[in-house]
Amino acid sequence: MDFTLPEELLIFRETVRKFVEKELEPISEQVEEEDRIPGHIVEKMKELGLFGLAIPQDSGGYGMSVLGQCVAMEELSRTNACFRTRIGTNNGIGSMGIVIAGTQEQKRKYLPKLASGEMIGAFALTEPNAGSDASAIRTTAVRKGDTYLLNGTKHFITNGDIADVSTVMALTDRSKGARGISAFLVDKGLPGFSVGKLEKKMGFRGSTTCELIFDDCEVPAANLLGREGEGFRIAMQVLDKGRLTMGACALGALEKLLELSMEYAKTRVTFGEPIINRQAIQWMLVNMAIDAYAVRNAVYHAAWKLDRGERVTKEAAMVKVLATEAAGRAADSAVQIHGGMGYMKGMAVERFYRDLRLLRIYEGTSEILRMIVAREMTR
Ligand code: COS
Repeated sequence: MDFTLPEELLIFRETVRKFVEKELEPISEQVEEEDRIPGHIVEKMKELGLFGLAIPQDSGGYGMSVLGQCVAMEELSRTNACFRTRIGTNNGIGSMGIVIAGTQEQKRKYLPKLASGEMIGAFALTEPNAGSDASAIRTTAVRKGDTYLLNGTKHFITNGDIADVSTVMALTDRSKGARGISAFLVDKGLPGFSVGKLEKKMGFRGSTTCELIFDDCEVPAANLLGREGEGFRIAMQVLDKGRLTMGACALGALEKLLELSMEYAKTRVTFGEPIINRQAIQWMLVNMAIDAYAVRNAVYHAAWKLDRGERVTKEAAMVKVLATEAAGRAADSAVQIHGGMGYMKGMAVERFYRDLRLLRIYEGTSEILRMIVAREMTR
């Protein structure tokens, strides 16, 4: 068994790390203050090809392995979470439905532009009454000639306000439950489609979350993704990969928190010596290192399985629980090690503490994911 990452991935990791250190990290607090990513930084992300890592080469992307995508997300997560969130939707939930179920025409129309970053994608499943219970959505799509008439409201949609195309799940047959859900590609600016409330969140500043409202919105029938009734299955497949890459995001943050805590513990002196000499501090650092080791191996292993074409519903759910809960513990320890400083605005650990809290909730709460693992184990 060889655990070495392929040479090209090591080089790629280095490139992304340099970009993070040189371009993103220096402005991470500015972005936090201003709650927006400067346009010239988005342009640099495009130049590096970061929007198209997951999109197949014949559709204008890099066609990178899932392992490679995890490495990218790991590196990008060492700084403010909004940066990888901007890139993440185009590489994941905002494009993957098209990659797995799109017609040639849909692929031609959207994927090259999503890959270059010219278009932004979003994924609209969640509704006020359907979060964890995703098949309880109420948005409807009624066929009317060559169009479907969409009615309903989606909420908590990442990048929804800036998206050029959103993958929207809606009921085409209310009587069939999950099997009555279909997926649609909805273009920005269609009559009857509007952006509602922009949420104010605990963290993730620089990344927007909003409502999408459909009021008799006529979507061309050609924009149905897959067949009628396949929407839920498509959404679940998209989420399987999303949960795995979310594990990689948690891993990058965890590793950064460990580094920041090590640096601080080496320089902070109390009672005449650096606090890293104290066993109480060492144990917190050691626990973070143990978690990072376990999480890294779990993320890479599940990515390897998905790259082999295996279904990873169980592994992705396990990885997300393992990684996001470990990152949450690490953020708590990092604040503790930094003492009063760790609670201050402007300190990276304070920002990580708030941002990482979301990871145990979105793309499947830890509770729902444990339920999925239980189902897979008892099949
Ligand atoms: N891959 C492929 N197909 C899947 C699947 C997966 N991972 N999970 C479920 N399906 C299929 C099932 O096989 C079933 O198909 P058939 O009816 O043809 O057999 C169908 O989808 C319905 O599945 P299920 O019966 O499991 O549906 P439930 O309503 O019980 O839903 C969970 C289950 C909890 C898995 C789902 O609601 C969920 O993931 N909730 C969390 C949603 C979420 O993560 N939201 C975050 C916001 S989106 S960023």
